[in-house]
Amino acid sequence: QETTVPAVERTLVLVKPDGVRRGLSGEVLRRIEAKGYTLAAVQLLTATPELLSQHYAEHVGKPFYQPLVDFMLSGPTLAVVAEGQRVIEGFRSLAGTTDPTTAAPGTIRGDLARDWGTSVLQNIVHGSDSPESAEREIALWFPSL
Ligand code: RTP
Ligand code: MG
Repeated sequence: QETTVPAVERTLVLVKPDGVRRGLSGEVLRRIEAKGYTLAAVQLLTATPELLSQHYAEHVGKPFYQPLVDFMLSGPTLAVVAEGQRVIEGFRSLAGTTDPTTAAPGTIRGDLARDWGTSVLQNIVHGSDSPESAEREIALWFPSL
């Protein structure tokens, strides 16, 4: 019987403006490292409409798009490249489901999200959802990588 080592991947994590504002950047990094992932790059920056229209290309035109962009422009974001075995799916598991009202306890959104129920979901973090998204998003947020 052959044993297979899970693929080492990279993912883009964002601590969104609500998370940075609430002082949760360190807590998110702590959970990433506690899980055994490595930080490959970290940068605090404020997004631009151009960057967001590319990052959220799949959501352009949806009813929540403009409120989402306004929220993402409301303060600095901590952009993180995390690396590890199956980190793309693994970080989404750490983050919990999109809607924090029902995200499982033990997850970032389930444990830490607050003030939901407005027109945009302020759910603290973003994590890439596939290897293709991860490479595309890392190139957008870290053009030098
Ligand atoms: P993310 O991209 O941030 O990791 O989250 P996700 O995959 O779980 O959610 P996605 O469907 O990609 O949506 C991106 C972000 O848009 C906001 N959103 N608001 N009001 C709404 O119905 C709604 N739906 C999505 C959230 O901030 C979500 O994370
Ligand atoms: Mg998404």
